[in-house]
Amino acid sequence: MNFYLKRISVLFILSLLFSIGSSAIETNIYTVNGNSLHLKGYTNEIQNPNKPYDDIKTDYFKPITHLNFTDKPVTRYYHLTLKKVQMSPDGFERTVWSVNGQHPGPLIQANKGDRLVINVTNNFDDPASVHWHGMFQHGTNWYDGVPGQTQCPIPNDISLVYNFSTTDQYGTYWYHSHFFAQYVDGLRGGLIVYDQDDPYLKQYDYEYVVVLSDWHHNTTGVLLPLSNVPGYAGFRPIPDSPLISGVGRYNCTAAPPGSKCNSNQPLPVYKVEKNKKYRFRIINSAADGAFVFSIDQHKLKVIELEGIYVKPTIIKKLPINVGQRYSVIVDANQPIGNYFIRGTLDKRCTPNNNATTNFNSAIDWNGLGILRYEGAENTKPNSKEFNDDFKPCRDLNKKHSLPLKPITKYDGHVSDFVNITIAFGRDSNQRLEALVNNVSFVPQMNDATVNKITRDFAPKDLPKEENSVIFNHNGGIAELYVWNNNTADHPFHMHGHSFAIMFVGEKGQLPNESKYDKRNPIVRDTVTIPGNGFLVIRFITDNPGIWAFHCHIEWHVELGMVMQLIELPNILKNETVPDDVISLCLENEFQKRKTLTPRRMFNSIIINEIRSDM
Ligand SMILES: [Cu+2]
Repeated sequence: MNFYLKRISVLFILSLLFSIGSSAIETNIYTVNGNSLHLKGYTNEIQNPNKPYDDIKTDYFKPITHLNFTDKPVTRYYHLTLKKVQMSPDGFERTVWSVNGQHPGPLIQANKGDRLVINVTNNFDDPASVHWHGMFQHGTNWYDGVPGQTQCPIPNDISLVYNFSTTDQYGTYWYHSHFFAQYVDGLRGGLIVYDQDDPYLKQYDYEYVVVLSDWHHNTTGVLLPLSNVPGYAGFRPIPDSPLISGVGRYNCTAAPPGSKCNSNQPLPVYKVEKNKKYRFRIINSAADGAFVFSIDQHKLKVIELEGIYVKPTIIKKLPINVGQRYSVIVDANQPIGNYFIRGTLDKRCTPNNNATTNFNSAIDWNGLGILRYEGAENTKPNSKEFNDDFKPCRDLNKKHSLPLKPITKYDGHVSDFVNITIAFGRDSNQRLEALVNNVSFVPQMNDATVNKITRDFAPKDLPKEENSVIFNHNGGIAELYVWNNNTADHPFHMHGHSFAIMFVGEKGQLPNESKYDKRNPIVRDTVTIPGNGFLVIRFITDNPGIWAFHCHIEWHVELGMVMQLIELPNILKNETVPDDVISLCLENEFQKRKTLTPRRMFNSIIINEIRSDM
């Protein structure tokens, strides 16, 4: 428990304290896949030797308030050091892919309009990347952090400075690795953008950021190959614990002999003052698991859904799928005492059979924390859980998800319509693969799509296995119809956008345009597609870039359940990818191979170049 060290400070360094100096390096010409890349070398020597910013840490169990608002937007600098450390999140010690030595990584905070300059130093001994989940990256597609699409992975011992504006976004976001299941091993954290004009700002006194995740005692470098064998007949690996902001419990009698394990992990405590109000920002950062969040005897007022203010409604329990976020207000108006906070992994949404990796997990699905009133004794609660008031394995009901003001811009002429079918199949070796329109996604880790487009590579000539869809109508409305031709539910996430949900279809339903929510849709960036059901969403094609559209179950990503939206390539091609981003493509030995995907890497001799734990 001591790895949650003191919160050092909210980082607030004005840009004048720190000037970015890029040292010019002679121009070299490199060749990737026969195409020349004109490089000026690195510009990322801006790691100031005087270290103008610290590797901050965050105590997620201390209440916080929003940042001070400034008259003008400011630039906020962060330094994230990626390093493997030994930690025991649920009592069981293992290697964790940490950020600044903690898991989840430190909270990134900004105000609406601020610029974030985040220097990521990779000391993982493996390549890495960081994606800023939910940030639109308007004009900075190459800082979206998706290897093979918007950058090549950051090699070990190299830093990349991500530099993007929050523009007009606000709300609850998170960051995580987008490379080879690394976030499942620890590279994840909260990212909050405060809004001076937040209509709910005066309705609460403090806030907590709650990062939920499932947790495995084996690293993904061990887990992934287990399901990548020919004929694998199991489901996704069953976790060992649910974690609430990096803390869980495990019954160590089930741990392998010789492991370092402590069954008596203290439950995380959230302190509240009687009659104060608390905003809880809930983030599901799991590999797989649908969570249910609740606090005994305290109802939740829903106010925000992935950067969109929603009409305030009261719920008892919050179902939250992978990649999703909500804000709720909790009124500490109950008798002074201790109450369970529940971050429950919903077993009903987790398929299992005896061929599944870790099928006989000793997991306790009920992740617990304590809501402790000031003045209450240091005892365990004996509070009673609310009954379910939601539909399991589905997103929060529409009546609790509607925007505060109806968002009508999606009601209009559809300029691009795309049909997408999600399925599973087997490759020629009888290994499981995920198919999007019959293609299993294969990124070119050594030559990101945005690099190709900006050197005038024709979008139509992109490799078939990159699963590209091209959108050319500037300011148009695109409609995606996603048919889920398998029994699993899939939480789909779109990069670079929020989208409007026109319809979520259950098994057996058929699309009927007269039932679409055109006038007052739910707007968000991650939505659950029911098993054998379908989804109709719309988004505005106004953000030139390469944007991933994928299931956020990381095991499905690694099977290829990904496509990329090539948005406004005629505008994008005139933009310039910064040299330090382009340069990343030349560093790793494995990047010199032609086409590489995590999935295909399993059979490659170079696997230990990307995962030192395999
Ligand atoms: Cu999926």
